Amino acid sequence: MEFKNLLFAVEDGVATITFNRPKALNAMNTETMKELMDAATLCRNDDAIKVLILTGSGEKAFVAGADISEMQNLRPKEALAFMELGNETLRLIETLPKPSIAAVNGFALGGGTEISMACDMRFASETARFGQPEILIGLIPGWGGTQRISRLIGMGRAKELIMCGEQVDAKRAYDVGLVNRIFPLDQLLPETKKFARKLAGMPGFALKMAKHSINYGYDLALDNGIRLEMECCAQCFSTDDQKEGMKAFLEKRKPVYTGS
Ligand code: DAK
Repeated sequence: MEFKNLLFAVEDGVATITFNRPKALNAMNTETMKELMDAATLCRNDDAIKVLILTGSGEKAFVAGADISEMQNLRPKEALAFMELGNETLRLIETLPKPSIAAVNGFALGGGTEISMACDMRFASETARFGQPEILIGLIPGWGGTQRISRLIGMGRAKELIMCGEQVDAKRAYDVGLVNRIFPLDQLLPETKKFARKLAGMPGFALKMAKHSINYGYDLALDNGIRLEMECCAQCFSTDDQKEGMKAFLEKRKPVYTGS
């Protein structure tokens, strides 16, 4: 599939979507968001794709936010349509039945932080910077930022970030739990791909169930969440991979997973 503002590649079961609008520091306009929706849909539907990586082209930005030049003259109804497109796309990524990793290679501001938070994990370069600076241009986050960031780092820190609009570096983002791992910039993508290949070799159905149980259990009362986990775990016993994993353990050999 060809895109104007994205690069798309698949290797060893790992799809990499690269935001590629370097003149605007990969800011997300409507066209790019629609392309992201198409690329994410392709990843959802292709069983040969086991893991998704999102990253930015160049050394400066992951995504420097929603495109301010496109947004400046929007009326509320048009703004709502832009928000709906973004939220539908990010929810699609968040609920993919396979893991996703944001490899954040520079500025991830506003919509950039929001896109990264729709992924299951965030790996960052030492040069990465996160933030929700919408308040500085008279807005609040519109692609789930107020919701996901408080779930990830707690309400107090979320309010500080969103109300002050300040950026945080990779180290601070790691310390508060926004980022999973930090690498030197030149190691970010190779290390993320290495990690993704490892995930791609794992029992796919169990990964899907783990993600489903965490995503949908999070907002449930504990007893209901535990019930959901039991149902997800029980379903794993219908797979060949579960049989193989346990057999291999008992035979003291490496399992060979087939994804069935
Ligand atoms: N939109 C459009 N262009 C952008 C951009 C952005 N978000 N960020 C950077 N650019 C463009 C700059 O205008 C500049 O273009 P030229 O002047 O060269 O044509 C080029 O990228 C290089 O940027 P700078 O010259 O500014 O580069 P610096 O190194 O000096 O600064 C920076 C880098 C990332 C600190 C700075 O560019 C910056 O502060 N950018 C804006 C960051 C920001 O505020 N991001 C949050 C955007 S608001 C909603 C939907 C979504 C959202 C909210 C509501 N609804 C529909 C209602 C989400 C909102 C956001 O994400």
